[in-house]
Amino acid sequence: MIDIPARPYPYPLDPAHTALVVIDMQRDFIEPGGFGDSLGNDVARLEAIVPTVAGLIEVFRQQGWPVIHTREAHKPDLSDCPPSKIARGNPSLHIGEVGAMGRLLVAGEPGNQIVAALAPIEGEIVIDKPGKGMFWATGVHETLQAIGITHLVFAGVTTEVCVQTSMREANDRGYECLLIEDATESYFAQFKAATIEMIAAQGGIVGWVAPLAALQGALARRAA
Ligand code: C5J
Repeated sequence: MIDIPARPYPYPLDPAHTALVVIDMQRDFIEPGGFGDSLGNDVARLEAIVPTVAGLIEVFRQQGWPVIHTREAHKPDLSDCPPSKIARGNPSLHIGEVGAMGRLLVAGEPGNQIVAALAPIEGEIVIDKPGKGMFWATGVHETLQAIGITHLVFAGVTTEVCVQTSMREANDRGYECLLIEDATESYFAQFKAATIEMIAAQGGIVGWVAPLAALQGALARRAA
């Protein structure tokens, strides 16, 4: 085990059984003209963490540890998108309607792709998820079990929606979860802060939180 300085206490990272999960770093949430923008959000807040997420992915690639990318994506016929989800948010455009980067949140459209700076490389797992949580209707639990993963390190957007939902789903399934706090972001600063607090509260009721530097420092000390 590698102890990562974290809250509420050091995170015991198991190097043989840890994967990184990068949640929904898609153009639809991060670039102007996408789904997040259509809801009236300031997407620049999310774009700002791209270099930190890239640094985190690089750590995992250098270690040879698995990297999993998720995309919030619906089938072109929207058969996997409940009407209640389409109706939500009072947006200027709804899921499935055509925006500046193609149909919003629809698989295969330009806006549904992961931003170029974080593009998956060969061998990395890409999960299309119709819900906010990564385990709903994706089969990812079976994929993770097949490769022996017990520990998940989380990054991505948005902190209080798809990241937190996925962490809670993972916690319920027995994974030991660490959120890299400067590699996640929300359209709302107060929601990010509150989510980080509620994850680590009560002795880490959902998991641990730490900055990227804490992970990098622990790995550097191990290598020295
Ligand atoms: C949202 C997400 N916010 N990836 N999706 O609708 O958090």
